[in-house]
Amino acid sequence: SRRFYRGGSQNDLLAFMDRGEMAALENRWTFEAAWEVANKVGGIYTVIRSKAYVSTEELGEQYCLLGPYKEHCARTEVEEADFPVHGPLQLAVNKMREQGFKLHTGTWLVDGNPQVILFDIGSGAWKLDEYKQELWDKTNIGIPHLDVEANDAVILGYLVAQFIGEFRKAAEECLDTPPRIVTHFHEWQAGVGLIALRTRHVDVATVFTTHATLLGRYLCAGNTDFYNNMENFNVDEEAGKRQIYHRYCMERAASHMAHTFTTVSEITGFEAEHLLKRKPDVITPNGLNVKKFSALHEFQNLHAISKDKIHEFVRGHFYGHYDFDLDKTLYFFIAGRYEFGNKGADIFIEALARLNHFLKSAMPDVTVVAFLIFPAKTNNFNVESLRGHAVTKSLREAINEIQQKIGKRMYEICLNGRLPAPGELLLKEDTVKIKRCIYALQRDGLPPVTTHNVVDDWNDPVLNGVRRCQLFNTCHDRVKIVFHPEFLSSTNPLFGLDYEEFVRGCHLGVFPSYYEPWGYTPAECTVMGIPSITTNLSGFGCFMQEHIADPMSYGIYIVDRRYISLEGSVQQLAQFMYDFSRLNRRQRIIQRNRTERLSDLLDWRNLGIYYRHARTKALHKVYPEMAALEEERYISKLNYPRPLSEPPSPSSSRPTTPAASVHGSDDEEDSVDEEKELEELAVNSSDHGSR
Ligand code: U2F
Ligand code: UDP
Ligand code: G6P
Repeated sequence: SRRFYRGGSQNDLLAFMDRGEMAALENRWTFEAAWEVANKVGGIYTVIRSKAYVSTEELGEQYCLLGPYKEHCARTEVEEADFPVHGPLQLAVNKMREQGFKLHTGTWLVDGNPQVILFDIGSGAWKLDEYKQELWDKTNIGIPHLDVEANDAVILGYLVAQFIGEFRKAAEECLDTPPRIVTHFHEWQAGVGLIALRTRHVDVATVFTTHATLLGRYLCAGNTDFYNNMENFNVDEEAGKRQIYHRYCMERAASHMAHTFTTVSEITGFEAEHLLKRKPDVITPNGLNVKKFSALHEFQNLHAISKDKIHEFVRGHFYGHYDFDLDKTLYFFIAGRYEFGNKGADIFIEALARLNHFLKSAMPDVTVVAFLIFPAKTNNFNVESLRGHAVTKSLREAINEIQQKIGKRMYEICLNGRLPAPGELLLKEDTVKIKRCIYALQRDGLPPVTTHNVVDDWNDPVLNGVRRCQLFNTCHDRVKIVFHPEFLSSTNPLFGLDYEEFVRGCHLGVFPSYYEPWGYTPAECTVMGIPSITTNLSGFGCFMQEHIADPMSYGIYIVDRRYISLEGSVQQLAQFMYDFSRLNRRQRIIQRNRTERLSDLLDWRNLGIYYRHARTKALHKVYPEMAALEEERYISKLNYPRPLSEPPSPSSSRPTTPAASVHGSDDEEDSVDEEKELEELAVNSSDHGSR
């Protein structure tokens, strides 16, 4: 079923060949193997899924994903089908099936629709002892019987290696050109496949990417001064103490045996250098599948729409204490896996307490509502939260009903040719009804800090942080706390928003992580045009620092958690949040426009080149004759200059802060270059002077 190009101009040829045809003519194939292919577990799923579009665009049918068959996810995400009958993929699949293994083949129903082969781990279980023996004989890595996850990794690894071996033979027989195969493995769970290919001397190029090191995760979670001791850890001993020595060995072996070794960021590269003892050859940063709106201002409108929904939540949550102006309220949030210290929730709460103090003394009309979204164990929503939403809802309904009745009465009276008197419109019974609703809005206690009944409330780290800092949502507090110990979904009865909509409605994402190999949350904020705070210990933060001349003016605030003390970081974080709170509406709109402009930087269409670079490097090692392909031509340093327009004036004492000004005063807007800004503000100009 292969097509061949005939005739046409050079450009036609290139356009034609873009979609994987070049690879097809060269008999060049790329396989990518990971535990999270069509299997939603964590961040690697996001990486592979979001990248699928550019991978297939580049490699077409010469690209195939390999992973374990996990029914719960694959059943809904994979369309099963056979590959072309006489093609090497199908021939190799047949060979594997003849040997008694179960393989599911087809395409993954995500953007790009990549080909996928999922191996049934159970169908390889009878070979487990044989595989483990081979691994031991070749590498001296012994896998304990009880570690099911590691045993599964061994089965997947050998099934993948077996398959690639069969595929190579088939590809050799199918075409005259000798096959050139790159196999890319992610994380230690897939790493065994790489080890097996290398110890079996299969003639393919290999790439290994680590998204976090095993030891790094464990050491950081244990309150160590990680980055200052990186060189000094006795890695074998530390792995042994944590009973992950065998996993560590698999990870280390895979990274050393790979032709090209990559990490998702420089900071993880540094970690790998010391903990895995190999420096990455290439950094392969994580991208996103960026979807641009046809109208530039569309994302600003979405912000306003989603913010209204968050307003509705806030009215319900703070009923009885709703004495602040929503038009002068800012929404900050932190979200992610519930790793209190690693994700920086500890310093976030501490810095919020300081912000509370700053605002109280300098800007008492501004309120910040800080949302903390971390999935924790709960026994459902608490009564106070639900009640708040019920009472505000009944007030709203009562008023709507009365409003309609008033309209009718007014119409009737006017038809009689006269103006109604006030007493004829709002009747006594209406007033009584409204009063009853208003009385229901009274409450004894303060608005709750959390929306759910948290299991083991007294040991919960967020709640303890909030208690220690005494952020109890009193009417004097300018910073209010809402801990939502569950991920958001559109069926959520309190918010009725999914995570993406929620992010759009907020003003600032705060992610002051301590351990964060990449960190998708601030990246996702960026492509939605929402400013965020990150750190120089997160892969994302370092990446932005490297590629943008002045990240802060683009709405990317980078807290130093590496070279200054903890207290210093807390102060800096509090200062950033305070600086942000001082922006007026216009300045925020401009900043969101700038943030959104960074999307291209995070688009796989641009970041995909690093994967290509890693593969090319590996290919050249195995097939030096291919080196004619000049790899460097793909790589050019992305660099974002300062934004065209200067930050709206006046600039603060801290030169890179996007203008600190005081809420409510519009006079400083006079000194702004109107033209440039209007251009940036586009249709949002109707908003001028609202603050
Ligand atoms: C690293 O992340 P990990 O894959 O090790 O982190 P996980 O906790 O396994 O993954 C978090 C993901 O899980 C998803 C969520 C994330 O994609 O969308 N998720 C969810 O949707 N619902 C849930 O209830 C719980 C989780 C590393 F630590 C990160 O810094 C990197 O960004 C990542 C990718 O390279 O790898
Ligand atoms: N997230 C989500 N629902 C929520 C909050 C967060 O799906 O309510 C997702 C978010 O979109 C992001 C991920 O959680 O993709 C966190 O990934 P990140 O890379 O920041 O950290 P990881 O958890 O992978 O270490
Ligand atoms: C967007 C909308 C505007 C709205 C503004 C609010 O830009 O298009 O209509 O006024 O958001 O911004 P703020 O930062 O105050 O939420």
